[in-house]
Amino acid sequence: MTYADPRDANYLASANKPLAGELSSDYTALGAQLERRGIKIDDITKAVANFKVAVPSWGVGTGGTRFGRFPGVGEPRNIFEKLEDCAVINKLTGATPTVSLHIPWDKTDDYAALREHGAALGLGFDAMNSNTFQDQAGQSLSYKYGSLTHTDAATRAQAVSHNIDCINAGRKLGSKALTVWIGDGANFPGQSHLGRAFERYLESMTSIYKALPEDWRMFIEHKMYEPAFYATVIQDWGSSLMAAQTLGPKAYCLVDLGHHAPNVNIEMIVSRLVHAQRLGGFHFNDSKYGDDDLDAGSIEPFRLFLVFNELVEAELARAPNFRPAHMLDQSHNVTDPIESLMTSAIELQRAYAQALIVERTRLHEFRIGNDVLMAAQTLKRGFTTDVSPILARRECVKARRSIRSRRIAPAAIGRNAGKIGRANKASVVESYKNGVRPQLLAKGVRPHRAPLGIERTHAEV
Ligand code: LRH
Ligand code: MN
Repeated sequence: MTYADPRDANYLASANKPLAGELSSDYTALGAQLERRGIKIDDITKAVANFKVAVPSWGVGTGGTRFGRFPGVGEPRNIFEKLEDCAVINKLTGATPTVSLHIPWDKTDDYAALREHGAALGLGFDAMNSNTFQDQAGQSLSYKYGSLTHTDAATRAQAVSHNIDCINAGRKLGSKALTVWIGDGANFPGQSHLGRAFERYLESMTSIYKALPEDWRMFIEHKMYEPAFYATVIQDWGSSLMAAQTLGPKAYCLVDLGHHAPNVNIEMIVSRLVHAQRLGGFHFNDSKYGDDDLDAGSIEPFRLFLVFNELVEAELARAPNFRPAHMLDQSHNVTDPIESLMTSAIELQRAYAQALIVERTRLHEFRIGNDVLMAAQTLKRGFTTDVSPILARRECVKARRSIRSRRIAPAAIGRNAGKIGRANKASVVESYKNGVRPQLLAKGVRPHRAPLGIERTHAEV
C-alpha cells in the first residue's frame, strides 16, 4: 500500500490541477476589480508571498486548559518530531519557515543536531522563549513568588541565568532574539510594592540585556493578568515600553493579541509602539474573553485587519527601526494543531492582503476633509474585499484541501504504537480511499499526523 505524501510537489500539483481553472478566473476577476481601484493584484500577491510568520513549537501539540487536555493521536513526542510537524505547515502554506522554541520545554543536549534537523526540513529558528513561570524538576529556588522580580536576589539570579542559557541555546540554533514573558505579580493589594517590583525587573533584565549578542533583540511581552490576578509587573504596553527604553536599543515590545482587556484598542498600541520605534513583534492569536489563545482571525478578524492596517501604514511611511517579528502563539484543544496553524498563517496573509489593497490616497483625502463616513468605508473596503484568490495563488488553500482528503500515513499510527493504531488501521485505509475525513471521526479515530511520508515499518503498528 503506498501512501500519498501531501508534501510531495507532484502530489500537490496533481491535487491542485483540478482547481486551477476556477482559481485563474477568480484571480482575473479580482485583478480587474483591484485594477479599477488603481491596484496591481500581482504586486499584492508578491507582497503576501513574502509574508512570513514563525510557528510556536508548543503549538503543534495539544495545549489543554487547566480543566483538562485531550491529546490527539500521533502527537509529537519531542522537539525533533515537533519540527517535522512544523515542516508540514511550512510546506503547505509557504509562510512559516521558522520555529520559535520554548526552553526548557524544547531543551536538548545537542542543539547543533537540532539545527541540522531543522535545516534538513527547511526550517530556521526564530525568537527563543524563556520560562521562569514554572518550577522545573531539581530547581533549587521556586518561582512561586516571582522570578526576575522575586524579593530574593538568589532567585532573581537563577532566573537571569536561565535567560542567558536560552540565549546560548539560541546562538547554536541561529536564533536572533529572546522573548521574555514573566508571570510575576501579585494576587492581593499589599502583597508586593508595585514600584520596587518594577525596579527589580529592570535590574534583572539589565543583566540579561548585557548577555545579548550584538545582533540580537530582546522582546518584552506584556500581559494584563494570569497567573497573577491583581497586579502583573509588566501588565501593559506602557510598562513594557518604559522597560525597553530603559534597557537600551536592543529591547523591544512584543504584542500578544490575547494579553489585553476585552475591547482594548490594540491597533492604537501598535501605532504608538511604531512611533516609539520599539515595536518588536507579535504573538498572533485570537480571544473573546481572556488569554484564550484561539486561532488568529477566528473571533475578531476585523481587529486583526486593523492591526495589519497599522503595519502597512508604517511600511508605506518607511517607519524607522520598523522590523516586527511575526509569530503565532496559540493553544489547540479541539482542532488539529497542524490545520489550525496552517489556517492561522493564512488568516494573517489574508489580513495583510486586505490592508495592502486599501486605497490610501482616497482614504487620506477623506481624512483631511473630515469626510468621516467615506474615510471609514474606504478603509473597510479593504476588509470586505474577498482576497482568497490571492491567497490561493499562493498555492496554499488548495494544498490544504488536498491534505484534508488524503492525510493518512501509517507512521501517524506508529507514533502511538499499540492498540489505537492496530484497531483502526482498516478504518484509516477505508477513509483514505474515499478521501473523506469525517468517516474517521465517526469511528472516533483522528487520522493524525506523522512526519508524513516517513513510513515506519508496519511491525510497529
Ligand atoms: C503567556 C504566553 C507567552 C508564552 C506562553 C506560552 O501567556 O503568551 O508568550 O511564553 O504564552
Ligand atoms: Mn505569547
